Amino acid sequence: LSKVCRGSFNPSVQSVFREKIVLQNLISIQSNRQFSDGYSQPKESTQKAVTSFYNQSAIDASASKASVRLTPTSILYSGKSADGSHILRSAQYLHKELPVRIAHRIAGFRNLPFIVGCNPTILSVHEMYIRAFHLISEFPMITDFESEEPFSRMLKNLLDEHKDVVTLLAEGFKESRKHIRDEQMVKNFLDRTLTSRLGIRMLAEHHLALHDERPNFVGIICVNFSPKKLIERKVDFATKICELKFGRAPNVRINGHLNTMFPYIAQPLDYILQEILKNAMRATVENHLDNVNMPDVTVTIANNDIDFVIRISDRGNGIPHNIVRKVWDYHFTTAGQSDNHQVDGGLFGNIMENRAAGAMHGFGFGLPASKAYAEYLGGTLTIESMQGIGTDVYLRLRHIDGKKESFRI
Ligand code: ADP
Ligand code: K
Ligand code: MG
Repeated sequence: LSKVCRGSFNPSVQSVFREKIVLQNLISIQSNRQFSDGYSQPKESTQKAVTSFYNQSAIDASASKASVRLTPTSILYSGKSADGSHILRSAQYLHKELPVRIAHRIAGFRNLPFIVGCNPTILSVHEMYIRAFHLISEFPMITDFESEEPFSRMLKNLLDEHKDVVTLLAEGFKESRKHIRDEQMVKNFLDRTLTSRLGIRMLAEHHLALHDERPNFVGIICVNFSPKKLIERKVDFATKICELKFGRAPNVRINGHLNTMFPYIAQPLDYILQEILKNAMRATVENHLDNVNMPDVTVTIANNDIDFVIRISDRGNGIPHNIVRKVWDYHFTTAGQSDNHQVDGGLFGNIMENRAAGAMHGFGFGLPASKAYAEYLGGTLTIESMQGIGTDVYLRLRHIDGKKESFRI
């Protein structure tokens, strides 16, 4: 293995080696795992996964197809029918579309440099994608509600099983990226994997949500979405995490177009806002450790015909010139650099912190992932830092019911 890693084998030998490692990994994963959905018995699925790695023609065939991406408007106005046929159409679309998207991602894993692709954490995610591919693509034709019901149940289980994928990828790349010189390769892979995952999850959640009649909702699209309400929820969430970490949190003021409402999808904004708010709060706390009163964080909402803008301003001293570009790199973080116990929580600080998405900071994923999501949604995420004073972060997103196309899911 070490010879292979040093590149003294030719690429085809490397790939055979990797398949072998994948195989061993699969067998140990599969035999240790209890499947929650009852769709496959461990033994059967070991055979399936093994065959798929040596004969992966189904995945290759799907990966060669183009994905069919929909605009939110077409989803919004595709029509609700009393007989529920819109739900069947949605299931049929997903049944066809998801294997194509998942196959593209599997191709992405297979193209990773050998040393990265062999990382056990990354391999386990790779294997989760293969399993999802087979479950969905081998699901029988959906013709009526009798077949739609188990299909939706399976989607729900897959959403659940894949919920920690971002954390797993963050951990896997953290371990293996020190062997890689090509920063852009890591960035491209993570941007594509994360945004594709966002799209897949939005589609699946939308389909599941079509089953519930919720006032003012069409699936996951809220027809009278209020930025202020979402910001308030996210402020509460970030405040709790900040208080847990530091024992205190700054106040947050919200101003601008407080009463504005329009159709939008909250899910992706949810992640972006919480990451930006956590960063603003952390900078404020860390730069006012000895002050009783911390300056407020201010969130401003601006709405117009074409887009809406959310600005998060803090007085946390700004981002130093020498790292202002690096903050957009995956894994770049200044967490853990301080020797002030008020900052890093003393002896137990790191042990106590939750490693899941709820953590205050430390993965270095907040900014790059948020930017990738914003751009996937046809928008932008930019930073203006006033070194010595504070930071303004601008999230700009297009309306989904505007005259111009906003984005495709
Ligand atoms: P993490 O929060 O895990 O460190 P992020 O990608 O969210 O990862 O941020 C990367 C780095 O950018 C932070 O560690 C911090 O040094 C810097 N940063 C982000 N937002 C701010 C801010 N509002 N003020 C000062 N520094 C910031
Ligand atoms: K970062
Ligand atoms: Mg952060």
